[in-house]
Amino acid sequence: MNEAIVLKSTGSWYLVKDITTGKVYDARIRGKFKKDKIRNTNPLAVGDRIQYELEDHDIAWITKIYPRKNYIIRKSVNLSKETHIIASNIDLACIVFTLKHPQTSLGFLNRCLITCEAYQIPVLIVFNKIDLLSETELEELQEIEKIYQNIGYSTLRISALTNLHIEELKNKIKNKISVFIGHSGSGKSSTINALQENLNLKVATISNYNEKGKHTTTFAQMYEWDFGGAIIDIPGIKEFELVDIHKEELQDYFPEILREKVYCKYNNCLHINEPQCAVIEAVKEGRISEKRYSHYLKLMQELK
Ligand SMILES: Nc1nc2c(ncn2[C@@H]2O[C@H](COP(=O)(O)OP(=O)(O)O)[C@@H](O)[C@H]2O)c(=O)[nH]1
Ligand SMILES: [Mg+2]
Ligand SMILES: [Zn+2]
Repeated sequence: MNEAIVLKSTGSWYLVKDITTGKVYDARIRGKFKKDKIRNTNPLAVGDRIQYELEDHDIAWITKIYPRKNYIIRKSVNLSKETHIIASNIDLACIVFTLKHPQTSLGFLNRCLITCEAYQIPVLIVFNKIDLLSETELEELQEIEKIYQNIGYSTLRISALTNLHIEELKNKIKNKISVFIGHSGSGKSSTINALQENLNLKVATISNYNEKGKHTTTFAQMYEWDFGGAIIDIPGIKEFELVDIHKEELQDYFPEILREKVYCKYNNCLHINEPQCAVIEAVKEGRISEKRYSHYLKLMQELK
Protein backbone atom coordinates (compact mmCIF):
# COMPACT_ATOMS: atom_id res chain seq x y z
CA MET A 1 0.00 0.00 0.00
CA ASN A 2 1.39 3.36 -1.06
CA GLU A 3 0.89 6.22 1.32
CA ALA A 4 1.82 9.82 0.68
CA ILE A 5 1.35 13.34 1.90
CA VAL A 6 0.15 16.17 -0.33
CA LEU A 7 2.86 18.83 -0.73
CA LYS A 8 0.97 20.99 -3.16
CA SER A 9 -2.53 21.25 -4.50
CA THR A 10 -3.59 23.35 -7.46
CA GLY A 11 -7.10 21.99 -7.69
CA SER A 12 -6.40 20.00 -10.83
CA TRP A 13 -3.13 18.28 -10.06
CA TYR A 14 -1.13 17.57 -6.96
CA LEU A 15 2.38 17.02 -5.80
CA VAL A 16 2.61 14.17 -3.32
CA LYS A 17 5.48 12.64 -1.40
CA ASP A 18 5.59 8.96 -0.49
CA ILE A 19 6.00 8.71 3.26
CA THR A 20 8.19 5.61 3.04
CA THR A 21 10.42 6.17 0.02
CA GLY A 22 10.39 9.98 0.06
CA LYS A 23 9.81 9.98 -3.68
CA VAL A 24 7.77 12.87 -5.06
CA TYR A 25 5.09 12.33 -7.73
CA ASP A 26 2.65 14.33 -9.76
CA ALA A 27 -0.74 13.07 -8.73
CA ARG A 28 -4.29 13.08 -10.02
CA ILE A 29 -7.70 12.17 -8.74
CA ARG A 30 -10.03 10.08 -10.83
CA GLY A 31 -13.11 12.01 -11.88
CA LYS A 32 -15.58 9.64 -10.31
CA PHE A 33 -13.83 9.62 -6.99
CA LYS A 34 -13.76 13.39 -7.11
CA LYS A 35 -17.49 13.71 -7.66
CA ASP A 36 -18.57 11.09 -5.17
CA LYS A 37 -16.58 11.98 -2.17
CA ILE A 38 -16.14 15.66 -1.94
CA ARG A 39 -18.24 18.78 -1.78
CA ASN A 40 -15.57 21.39 -1.38
CA THR A 41 -14.29 23.33 -4.34
CA ASN A 42 -10.99 21.55 -3.95
CA PRO A 43 -11.02 17.88 -3.11
CA LEU A 44 -7.51 17.69 -1.71
CA ALA A 45 -5.49 20.07 0.41
CA VAL A 46 -1.85 20.44 1.31
CA GLY A 47 -1.15 18.25 4.31
CA ASP A 48 -3.65 15.57 3.36
CA ARG A 49 -2.56 11.97 3.87
CA ILE A 50 -3.51 9.78 0.95
CA GLN A 51 -3.21 6.36 -0.64
CA TYR A 52 -2.25 6.03 -4.27
CA GLU A 53 -1.58 3.64 -7.13
CA LEU A 54 1.26 4.20 -9.54
CA GLU A 55 0.62 4.07 -13.25
CA ASP A 56 2.98 4.69 -16.14
CA HIS A 57 4.67 8.04 -16.49
CA ASP A 58 5.08 8.11 -12.75
CA ILE A 59 1.64 9.51 -12.21
CA ALA A 60 0.19 8.72 -8.81
CA TRP A 61 -3.53 8.08 -8.88
CA ILE A 62 -5.06 8.96 -5.57
CA THR A 63 -7.38 6.27 -4.30
CA LYS A 64 -8.09 7.30 -0.74
CA ILE A 65 -7.89 10.29 1.57
CA TYR A 66 -7.41 9.67 5.27
CA PRO A 67 -9.55 11.63 7.71
CA ARG A 68 -8.08 15.06 8.56
CA LYS A 69 -7.23 15.90 12.16
CA ASN A 70 -7.84 19.58 11.41
CA TYR A 71 -7.95 21.96 8.48
CA ILE A 72 -7.98 25.60 7.50
CA ILE A 73 -10.74 26.81 5.22
CA ARG A 74 -11.20 29.91 3.19
CA LYS A 75 -14.42 31.08 1.62
CA SER A 76 -14.38 30.96 -2.15
CA VAL A 77 -13.88 34.27 -3.85
CA ASN A 78 -17.18 34.07 -5.64
CA LEU A 79 -20.41 34.72 -3.80
CA SER A 80 -21.36 31.09 -3.43
CA LYS A 81 -21.26 29.56 -0.01
CA GLU A 82 -18.58 27.14 -1.05
CA THR A 83 -15.53 26.86 1.11
CA HIS A 84 -12.05 25.94 0.14
CA ILE A 85 -9.80 23.77 2.28
CA ILE A 86 -6.34 25.28 2.08
CA ALA A 87 -4.29 23.11 4.39
CA SER A 88 -4.79 20.20 6.75
CA ASN A 89 -3.20 18.15 9.53
CA ILE A 90 -1.42 21.10 11.06
CA ASP A 91 0.51 20.39 14.26
CA LEU A 92 1.36 23.94 15.22
CA ALA A 93 0.50 27.52 14.32
CA CYS A 94 3.29 30.00 15.05
CA ILE A 95 1.73 33.42 15.48
CA VAL A 96 4.42 36.02 14.91
CA PHE A 97 3.79 39.07 17.08
CA THR A 98 5.77 42.30 17.09
CA LEU A 99 5.40 44.99 19.74
CA LYS A 100 6.57 47.51 17.16
CA HIS A 101 7.63 47.82 13.51
CA PRO A 102 4.87 46.95 12.85
CA GLN A 103 2.82 47.03 15.99
CA THR A 104 0.68 43.94 16.33
CA SER A 105 -2.51 44.64 18.26
CA LEU A 106 -3.75 42.33 20.98
CA GLY A 107 -7.04 42.25 19.06
CA PHE A 108 -5.25 40.76 16.08
CA LEU A 109 -3.50 38.22 18.31
CA ASN A 110 -6.81 37.29 19.95
CA ARG A 111 -8.54 36.79 16.61
CA CYS A 112 -5.74 34.50 15.45
CA LEU A 113 -5.95 32.55 18.71
CA ILE A 114 -9.74 32.21 18.49
CA THR A 115 -9.47 30.83 14.99
CA CYS A 116 -6.77 28.37 16.02
CA GLU A 117 -8.96 27.22 18.91
CA ALA A 118 -11.89 26.81 16.53
CA TYR A 119 -9.71 24.83 14.14
CA GLN A 120 -8.13 22.86 17.01
CA ILE A 121 -4.62 23.84 16.03
CA PRO A 122 -2.07 24.14 18.87
CA VAL A 123 -0.39 27.55 19.06
CA LEU A 124 3.01 29.01 19.79
CA ILE A 125 3.11 32.79 20.18
CA VAL A 126 6.43 34.02 18.81
CA PHE A 127 7.48 37.50 19.91
CA ASN A 128 9.84 38.66 17.19
CA LYS A 129 12.15 41.69 16.86
CA ILE A 130 13.20 41.55 20.51
CA ASP A 131 16.43 43.31 19.46
CA LEU A 132 14.44 46.48 18.80
CA LEU A 133 12.95 46.76 22.27
CA SER A 134 14.04 49.14 25.04
CA GLU A 135 13.95 48.24 28.73
CA THR A 136 10.49 49.77 29.10
CA GLU A 137 9.21 47.99 26.02
CA LEU A 138 10.57 44.70 27.31
CA GLU A 139 8.57 45.26 30.49
CA GLU A 140 5.51 45.99 28.40
CA LEU A 141 6.12 42.76 26.51
CA GLN A 142 6.42 40.86 29.76
CA GLU A 143 2.92 41.97 30.76
CA ILE A 144 1.57 40.66 27.47
CA GLU A 145 3.48 37.40 27.84
CA LYS A 146 2.02 36.93 31.31
CA ILE A 147 -1.55 37.33 30.04
CA TYR A 148 -1.12 34.62 27.44
CA GLN A 149 1.04 32.29 29.52
CA ASN A 150 -1.57 32.38 32.29
CA ILE A 151 -4.16 31.21 29.79
CA GLY A 152 -1.85 28.34 28.93
CA TYR A 153 -0.33 29.42 25.64
CA SER A 154 3.32 28.74 24.89
CA THR A 155 5.37 31.79 24.05
CA LEU A 156 8.90 32.42 22.81
CA ARG A 157 10.96 35.59 22.39
CA ILE A 158 13.05 35.63 19.26
CA SER A 159 14.96 37.88 16.93
CA ALA A 160 15.28 36.76 13.34
CA LEU A 161 17.95 39.44 12.95
CA THR A 162 20.27 38.46 15.82
CA ASN A 163 19.21 34.77 15.91
CA LEU A 164 18.02 35.07 19.50
CA HIS A 165 16.32 31.78 20.50
CA ILE A 166 16.21 30.52 16.93
CA GLU A 167 17.56 27.16 18.16
CA GLU A 168 14.74 27.01 20.72
CA LEU A 169 12.22 27.75 17.99
CA LYS A 170 13.77 25.01 15.90
CA ASN A 171 13.28 22.54 18.73
CA LYS A 172 9.64 23.53 19.11
CA ILE A 173 8.77 23.07 15.44
CA LYS A 174 11.01 20.08 14.76
CA ASN A 175 9.17 17.08 13.27
CA LYS A 176 5.94 19.05 13.15
CA ILE A 177 3.94 20.55 10.34
CA SER A 178 3.53 24.20 11.11
CA VAL A 179 2.11 27.39 9.66
CA PHE A 180 3.36 30.90 10.34
CA ILE A 181 0.79 33.64 10.78
CA GLY A 182 1.32 37.33 11.40
CA HIS A 183 1.11 40.79 9.96
CA SER A 184 3.04 41.56 6.84
CA GLY A 185 6.41 42.86 8.02
CA SER A 186 6.36 41.01 11.34
CA GLY A 187 9.24 38.86 10.14
CA LYS A 188 7.75 35.56 9.02
CA SER A 189 10.05 35.21 6.01
CA SER A 190 13.09 36.35 8.00
CA THR A 191 12.34 33.82 10.74
CA ILE A 192 11.92 31.00 8.24
CA ASN A 193 15.21 32.06 6.68
CA ALA A 194 16.92 32.11 10.07
CA LEU A 195 15.66 28.59 10.72
CA GLN A 196 16.96 27.30 7.42
CA GLU A 197 18.91 29.48 5.09
CA ASN A 198 18.36 27.63 1.84
CA LEU A 199 14.65 26.98 2.23
CA ASN A 200 13.78 29.88 -0.05
CA LEU A 201 16.10 28.57 -2.73
CA LYS A 202 14.59 25.14 -2.49
CA VAL A 203 11.18 26.70 -2.76
CA ALA A 204 12.10 28.22 -6.09
CA THR A 205 13.18 24.90 -7.56
CA ILE A 206 9.80 23.28 -7.06
CA SER A 207 7.81 24.35 -10.06
CA ASN A 208 5.34 27.03 -9.27
CA TYR A 209 3.70 27.31 -12.66
CA ASN A 210 0.11 26.61 -13.49
CA GLU A 211 -1.06 24.74 -16.57
CA LYS A 212 -0.92 27.79 -18.81
CA GLY A 213 2.69 28.29 -17.81
CA LYS A 214 1.89 31.36 -15.79
CA HIS A 215 3.76 31.83 -12.58
CA THR A 216 1.46 31.53 -9.64
CA THR A 217 1.82 31.88 -5.93
CA THR A 218 -1.79 31.55 -4.94
CA PHE A 219 -1.55 27.94 -3.83
CA ALA A 220 -0.48 26.70 -0.48
CA GLN A 221 2.60 24.54 -0.50
CA MET A 222 4.54 22.45 1.97
CA TYR A 223 8.29 22.84 2.39
CA GLU A 224 10.35 20.41 4.43
CA TRP A 225 12.89 21.52 7.00
CA ASP A 226 16.24 19.77 6.87
CA PHE A 227 15.98 19.34 10.66
CA GLY A 228 12.67 17.45 10.38
CA GLY A 229 9.12 18.49 9.84
CA ALA A 230 7.73 21.00 7.40
CA ILE A 231 6.11 24.34 6.99
CA ILE A 232 3.00 25.03 4.97
CA ASP A 233 3.27 28.34 3.22
CA ILE A 234 -0.10 29.88 2.55
CA PRO A 235 0.26 32.89 0.25
CA GLY A 236 -1.67 35.91 1.39
CA ILE A 237 -2.45 34.56 4.81
CA LYS A 238 -2.18 37.28 7.41
CA GLU A 239 -4.54 36.08 9.99
CA PHE A 240 -6.88 33.21 9.70
CA GLU A 241 -10.22 34.60 8.74
CA LEU A 242 -12.61 34.18 11.59
CA VAL A 243 -14.63 31.15 10.68
CA ASP A 244 -18.38 31.41 11.07
CA ILE A 245 -18.68 31.51 14.82
CA HIS A 246 -21.96 31.60 16.68
CA LYS A 247 -22.34 33.88 19.66
CA GLU A 248 -22.86 30.95 21.97
CA GLU A 249 -19.64 29.22 20.97
CA LEU A 250 -17.24 32.17 21.15
CA GLN A 251 -16.72 31.53 24.87
CA ASP A 252 -15.36 28.09 24.07
CA TYR A 253 -12.50 29.62 22.09
CA PHE A 254 -11.30 31.57 25.11
CA PRO A 255 -9.66 28.77 27.14
CA GLU A 256 -9.75 30.83 30.34
CA ILE A 257 -13.52 31.39 29.97
CA LEU A 258 -14.07 27.76 29.07
CA ARG A 259 -12.39 26.80 32.34
CA GLU A 260 -14.55 29.06 34.52
CA LYS A 261 -17.93 28.82 32.86
CA VAL A 262 -18.85 25.54 34.52
CA TYR A 263 -19.18 27.51 37.78
CA CYS A 264 -21.67 30.07 36.40
CA LYS A 265 -25.13 29.89 37.97
CA TYR A 266 -26.91 29.60 34.64
CA ASN A 267 -25.66 27.05 32.20
CA ASN A 268 -26.66 29.27 29.28
CA CYS A 269 -24.69 32.17 30.78
CA LEU A 270 -22.92 34.28 28.16
CA HIS A 271 -20.87 36.12 30.83
CA ILE A 272 -22.07 39.58 29.89
CA ASN A 273 -24.09 40.77 32.89
CA GLU A 274 -25.75 37.66 34.25
CA PRO A 275 -26.00 37.20 38.02
CA GLN A 276 -23.53 34.89 39.73
CA CYS A 277 -21.35 34.62 36.66
CA ALA A 278 -18.10 32.86 37.51
CA VAL A 279 -16.34 34.44 34.54
CA ILE A 280 -17.10 38.00 35.66
CA GLU A 281 -16.02 36.94 39.14
CA ALA A 282 -12.73 35.61 37.77
CA VAL A 283 -12.12 38.92 35.97
CA LYS A 284 -12.72 40.80 39.24
CA GLU A 285 -10.32 38.48 41.06
CA GLY A 286 -7.70 38.90 38.36
CA ARG A 287 -7.67 35.29 37.22
CA ILE A 288 -8.98 36.37 33.82
CA SER A 289 -7.30 39.30 32.09
CA GLU A 290 -9.54 42.38 31.78
CA LYS A 291 -8.08 43.03 28.34
CA ARG A 292 -9.05 39.60 27.13
CA TYR A 293 -12.48 39.82 28.72
CA SER A 294 -13.25 43.19 27.14
CA HIS A 295 -12.20 41.79 23.78
CA TYR A 296 -14.61 38.93 24.36
CA LEU A 297 -17.41 41.45 25.03
CA LYS A 298 -16.49 43.44 21.94
CA LEU A 299 -16.59 40.37 19.73
CA MET A 300 -19.90 39.28 21.28
CA GLN A 301 -21.36 42.61 20.19
CA GLU A 302 -19.97 42.25 16.70
CA LEU A 303 -21.44 38.76 16.41
CA LYS A 304 -24.96 40.03 17.13
N1 LIG B 1 15.33 44.48 13.76
C1 LIG B 1 14.75 43.39 13.28
N2 LIG B 1 14.23 43.39 12.05
C2 LIG B 1 13.63 42.28 11.60
C3 LIG B 1 13.53 41.10 12.39
N3 LIG B 1 12.86 40.17 11.68
C4 LIG B 1 12.57 40.74 10.50
N4 LIG B 1 13.02 42.00 10.43
C5 LIG B 1 12.89 42.95 9.31
O1 LIG B 1 11.50 43.24 9.15
C6 LIG B 1 11.19 43.39 7.77
C7 LIG B 1 10.05 42.48 7.37
O2 LIG B 1 10.47 41.15 7.49
P1 LIG B 1 9.84 39.96 6.63
O3 LIG B 1 10.55 38.71 7.07
O4 LIG B 1 9.86 40.28 5.20
O5 LIG B 1 8.33 39.96 7.16
P2 LIG B 1 7.07 39.13 6.64
O6 LIG B 1 6.25 40.07 5.82
O7 LIG B 1 6.32 38.74 7.89
O8 LIG B 1 7.57 37.96 5.89
C8 LIG B 1 12.48 43.14 7.01
O9 LIG B 1 13.07 44.37 6.71
C9 LIG B 1 13.33 42.36 7.99
O10 LIG B 1 14.69 42.55 7.80
C10 LIG B 1 14.10 41.13 13.71
O11 LIG B 1 14.06 40.17 14.48
N5 LIG B 1 14.68 42.31 14.10
MG1 LIG C 1 7.13 37.36 3.93
ZN1 LIG D 1 -21.00 33.38 33.20
